[in-house]
Amino acid sequence: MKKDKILIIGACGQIGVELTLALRKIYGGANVVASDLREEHELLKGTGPYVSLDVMNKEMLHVLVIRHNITQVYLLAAILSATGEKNPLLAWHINMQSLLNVLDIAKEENLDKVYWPSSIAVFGPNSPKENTPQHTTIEPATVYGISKFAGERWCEYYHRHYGVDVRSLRYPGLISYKSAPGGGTTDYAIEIFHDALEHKQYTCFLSENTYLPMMYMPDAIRATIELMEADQQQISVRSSYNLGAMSFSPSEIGNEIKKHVPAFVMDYAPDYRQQIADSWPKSIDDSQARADWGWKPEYDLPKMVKDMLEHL
Ligand code: NAD
Ligand code: AKB
Repeated sequence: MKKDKILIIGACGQIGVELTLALRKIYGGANVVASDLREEHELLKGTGPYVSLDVMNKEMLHVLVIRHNITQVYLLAAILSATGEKNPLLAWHINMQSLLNVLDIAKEENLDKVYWPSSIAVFGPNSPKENTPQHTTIEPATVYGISKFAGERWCEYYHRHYGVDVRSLRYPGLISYKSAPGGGTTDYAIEIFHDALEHKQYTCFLSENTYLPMMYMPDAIRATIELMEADQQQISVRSSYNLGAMSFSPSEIGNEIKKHVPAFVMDYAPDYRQQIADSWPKSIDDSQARADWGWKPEYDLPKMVKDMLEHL
């Protein structure tokens, strides 16, 4: 039997740090190679091998996969929604070419599995807003969403035509305390904790009643690992699975934080990110993920807020 050897690309980002640590616990530090453009993250130091890698350099990526006998790749490098709108062509180029490089090497080297995350950003203004279904109108309005939607189609294509076992989740906005977020529209839901604790005040860049689907990082990490460990026969969606946990507005999370930090006050100064948020779903129907591989979230808003404040 081939030994699992994992490569994580974008390991120093918001998800990468926690996913790398979680996978190293399961597979052993030496069997999970972390890589990124940036310097190694403090929390990863001493926990396993680290390689400096630009995923856009396909040749270098290919050599790395062969040299380390890699069997699974987790591709997390991307430009997120808010940063993407500032430089749309760069976001398109990086988000698409990184995925095509990985899928093509997976095909050539017959890798066991590939993981690549999509996002609720695939949905657009014409998608149903409440309990947005797995299969529905998908007309993303941001370059980030367009790249995620195209990426989903490429994943399904590589699976159908070349048998690449690629798996994907449409993450909602992810909330975490270990590593900083990387330029998304949902980042307010992390900033708010830091400002509440440091200044007892937060000015939100989204308006008070903007509902968005959200998830606490421990749930997202568990979902990722559960999907990757599921039997092939359990996976009926080869584009990307809807994944849900909670949905709240800035004023709702503000009120929940106020229960723990009574002096906390909030105001609102919506900017260009409001338009992005307005084009996304308010809540997600993830019944396909629940039925196929048993997805069930553990954290709701009160439980997440309490845990965040305990750790920050
Ligand atoms: P992030 O921005 O925090 O991390 C991305 C990492 O990729 C960074 O460390 C960056 O240095 C690295 N990177 C960028 N370009 C690279 C390159 N050319 N070569 C190698 N590394 C490069 O992002 P994240 O929040 O951890 O997101 C990871 C993935 O999950 C992305 O595909 C993102 O679209 C998706 N996602 C994230 C969220 C969220 O709320 N965090 C929600 C939905 C989907
Ligand atoms: C973003 O806001 O860009 C991300 C996402 C939901 O994909 N957090």
